[in-house]
Amino acid sequence: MTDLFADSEPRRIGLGPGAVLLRGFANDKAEHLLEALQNVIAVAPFRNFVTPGGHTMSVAMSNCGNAGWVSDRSGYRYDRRDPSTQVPWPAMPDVFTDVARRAAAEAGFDGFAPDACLINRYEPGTRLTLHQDRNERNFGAPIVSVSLGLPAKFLFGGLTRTDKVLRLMLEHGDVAVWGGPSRLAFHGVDVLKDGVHPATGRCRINLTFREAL
Ligand code: MD6
Ligand code: FE
Repeated sequence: MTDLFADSEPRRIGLGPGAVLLRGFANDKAEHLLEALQNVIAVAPFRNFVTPGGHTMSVAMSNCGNAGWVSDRSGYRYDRRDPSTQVPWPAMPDVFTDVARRAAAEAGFDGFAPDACLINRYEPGTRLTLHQDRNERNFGAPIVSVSLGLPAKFLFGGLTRTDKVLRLMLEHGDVAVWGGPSRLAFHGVDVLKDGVHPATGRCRINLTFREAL
């Protein structure tokens, strides 16, 4: 039997201690994820949050699950309700939860039970500057990050802002799992290049799953 992947890129790429990129892990569920996403966005549309510093973020965001990540002039936090409507965030679709927990287990984090999914929409020219994810209650749980649509250059640094930064492309269906000693690593997304993807059109969608509450 010939091995189709023998001469191709590895499917599993270590990013650091506790951080791994699972190439194509969500490929077979991508369409189903995007279909479920439409129902979430119909209730909680994408919007551009304002940072505590008063800048409007270029990446548009929404959430589903028991808690959603929000930002305004008073700070970053998790909130059970959508601040634009005061209605609870839509429930997390089963296919979201299923992909997230299977990816976490594949990376060595059994029993991942996300209560929050932050949904990021990148259009050409938008970016996410280097940051740490530190608004969650339990840093013992990993973060699972699913990439859909246009490819983006991901920046992955260390525990201080000035550490050397690894750069790698995240493609449609890729899943990064991120925990343990890397849980508080600085990371970001470089300016999105223009393009059109058959599954999403002219954008990239990223789903990040967390145990937030
Ligand atoms: C993105 N991701 O890929 C942004 N955070 O669009 C994140 O900010 C992120 O991918 C924590 C863990 C994994 C991530
Ligand atoms: Fe992040």
